[in-house]
Amino acid sequence: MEKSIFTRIMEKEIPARVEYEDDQVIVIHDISPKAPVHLLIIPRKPIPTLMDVTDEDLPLIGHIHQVAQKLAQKLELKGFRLVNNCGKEGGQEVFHIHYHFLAGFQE
Ligand code: DGP
Repeated sequence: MEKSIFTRIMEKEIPARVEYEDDQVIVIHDISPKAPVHLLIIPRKPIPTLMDVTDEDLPLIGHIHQVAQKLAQKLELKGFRLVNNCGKEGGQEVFHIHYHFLAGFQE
């Protein structure tokens, strides 16, 4: 399978502004932000879509939610949206699972 753009970012082939990383995920700033804060939480494991998540991936999905909490604390946010676009018909463009972390819509 061809490497996704996000794998290429993780392997430092393509530059990105990294907000956070650990052994399971990387968090980067979206190249085309749709909100004052628009981050992408991306697992290192290249699962194509939410529909491909298996039981063994469930701890990873939980970890993504913990990372969202950490980001909110770090950035001192009172609220945020966590969005997954699943499949072409769900608006997904990059087929390497990721969650949009959006915030800063209002004070
Ligand atoms: P989605 O439609 O859910 O697959 O969202 C893909 C997002 O990825 C979209 O908001 C733009 C972002 N994106 C695509 N290519 C790059 C890139 O090379 N760098 C960064 N930082 N973001 C990218």
